Amino acid sequence: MDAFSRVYESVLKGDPQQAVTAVRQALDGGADPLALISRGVTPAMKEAGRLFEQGEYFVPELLVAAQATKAIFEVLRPFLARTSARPAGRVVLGTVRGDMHDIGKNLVAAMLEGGGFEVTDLGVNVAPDRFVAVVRDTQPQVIGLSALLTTTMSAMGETIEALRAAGLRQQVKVVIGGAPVTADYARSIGADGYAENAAGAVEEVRRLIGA
Ligand code: B1M
Repeated sequence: MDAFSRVYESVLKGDPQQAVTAVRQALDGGADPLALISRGVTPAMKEAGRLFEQGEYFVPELLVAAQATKAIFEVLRPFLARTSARPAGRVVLGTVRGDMHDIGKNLVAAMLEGGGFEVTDLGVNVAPDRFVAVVRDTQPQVIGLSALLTTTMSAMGETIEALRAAGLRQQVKVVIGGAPVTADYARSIGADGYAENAAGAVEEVRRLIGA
């Protein structure tokens, strides 16, 4: 079994200890940290989602897979930091109201930090008013909204609307992403940017602030 398969298996089994060992061994063997995510972690989470849809996995299995993924990110975080250039900028990030999924958002946060951005991560289930308050208080150049559920995507538009109502829309760019989100959807709710994945989010933030 190669390094990517070992990482894949450990996430799918939801075994954080095995996941950390597999990742450390892979890094020692010279593996690219981003490839460990794209060829190990991401396909494993996709498969977990497929098994969930088919009724073979339930919420507990998804939770332990998520724990294994978090353990992997802890190991990879310093390596992700080394892979990017260092533009300056402040980004506030959060998973929108009603949505508890944070693995993708955490990956976006790690990649942005790696890109030299100062990231304020508001966590999950972040209400529009909370984004508004933090934008008002900390004046970031960009806010990033993540949603994984079709039912919570609408909270992205509500957050943009809340910024507009508070008179703050012109002073902050909004980037959105998450599995059900598309560029068309981003345009339809008046977001400034959209990214399909974490690396794309860093590029989009750079583009928007001209870094
Ligand atoms: Co949930 N879940 N889940 N889940 N879960 C999905 C999303 C689902 C597709 C599974 C399925 O049915 N196949 C489905 C949604 C269906 C839909 O909306 N149409 C679903 C469901 C239904 C649910 C519950 C309702 C289940 C239930 O309770 N009955 C429930 C909802 C809870 C809530 O949020 N209110 C629920 C709960 C959970 C867990 C808590 C058990 C767990 C989350 C744990 C955690 O995050 N800490 C979980 C998980 C793990 C998943 C799947 C299996 C994996 C998600 C993941 O982490 N992917 C997921 C199925 C799937 O996606 N295939 C599923 C890996 C991650 C790296 O990718 O998050 O897509 P992703 O992030 C990517 C990009 O999207 C992008 O970059 C990231 C890195 O490349 N990106 C951005 C993300 N945010 C971005 C922001 C950006 C830019 C890019 O700019 C700011």
